[in-house]
Amino acid sequence: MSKKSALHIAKGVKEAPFINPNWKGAKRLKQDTDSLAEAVLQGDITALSAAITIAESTSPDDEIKCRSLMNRLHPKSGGAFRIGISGVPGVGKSTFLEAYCSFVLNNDPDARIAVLAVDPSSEWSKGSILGDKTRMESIGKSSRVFIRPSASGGRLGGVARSTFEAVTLCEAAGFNFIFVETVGVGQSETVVSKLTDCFLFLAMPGTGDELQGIKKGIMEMADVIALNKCDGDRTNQAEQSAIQLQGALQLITRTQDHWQPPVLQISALNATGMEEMWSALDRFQRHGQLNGWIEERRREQQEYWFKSNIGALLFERMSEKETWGKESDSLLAQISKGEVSPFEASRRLMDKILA
Ligand SMILES: Nc1nc2c(ncn2[C@@H]2O[C@H](COP(=O)(O)OP(=O)(O)OP(=O)(O)O)[C@@H](O)[C@H]2O)c(=O)[nH]1
Ligand SMILES: [Mg+2]
Repeated sequence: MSKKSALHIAKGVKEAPFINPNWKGAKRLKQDTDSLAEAVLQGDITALSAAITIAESTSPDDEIKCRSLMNRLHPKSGGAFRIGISGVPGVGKSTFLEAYCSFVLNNDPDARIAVLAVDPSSEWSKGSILGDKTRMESIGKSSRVFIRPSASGGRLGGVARSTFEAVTLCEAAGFNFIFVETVGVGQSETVVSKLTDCFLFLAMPGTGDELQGIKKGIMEMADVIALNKCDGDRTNQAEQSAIQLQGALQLITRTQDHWQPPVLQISALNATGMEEMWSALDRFQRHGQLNGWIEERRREQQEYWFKSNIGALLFERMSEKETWGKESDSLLAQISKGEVSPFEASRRLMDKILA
């Protein structure tokens, strides 16, 4: 079967359920993905890496493999506490992860930690995140830690989808803590809050981060806030900043979960405040589970990805139609002449193609 027709099936057209069993490659593909899935379930790190590479790949064959893998492993996912970490570049996210993960490894013998990175800005450049592995050297050596610094956004749905699938795969492999570090600027906070149970925002004392954060609406999303680099000369400033932040946070009412986000003072460099972080995250998780917010948040996230992926798939299917090129070129020309608004033009195109 050609790549083209294999993809055709992957898109789930007539040959339902999903891989045409008559295709001569079907048996082999099933065997390959079944054995890879089995290895992932055994916690095999090499298999996990290979599975994530497939999830990030843009090749039509890998798209089929990915669907097969995800169908098999999705029911085995959901077991981890997923924590998203955001903050301006240089605030200390990677240094924090190094310090905090060491703390967790030392204090919880059952902890298995996966660290993933998400960079929505690379969706456009198709670039990959430069490895943070060197910065996370000490935890990277542990067999209980899996670090995946790169993500590529070439595929439909982009980086967020690859990361969503990477989370699923890590959970299937038995990781019970998943940290998603945001890299790059732009929509990363919003994306990460749609992928995780708990949103941890790192800020620096006395830099105006706290007020900037409020402006951007990040404070509304943050479940735990930590002022990092509370060491050396910044120690005095930290107290002041923490008070200001607490005050600002009191103006935000979270009716959905009645959670008051704590403001912690930490130093990732000196590994101070890690115990307080542990208890804050633990408290959040317990409350979230007890009151059903985490379950509710995950349900809303699934609904969000379902809807947003339908949008992306619809666009892809529509743009495959023969009429697409001609019609969209003509509408684009009208838009550039100011004859029609982009919104009206998109409606007209959709009506024409879906008619
Ligand atoms: N003094 C002090 N320096 C810190 C602390 N945490 C991190 N740094 C330093 O701040 C710099 C940036 O730290 P990173 O951990 O790379 O920051 P990041 O947020 O991961 O940066 P990006 O990945 O580029 O967004 C490094 O030079 C760290 O050594 C801290 O608690 N105190
Ligand atoms: Mg970093």
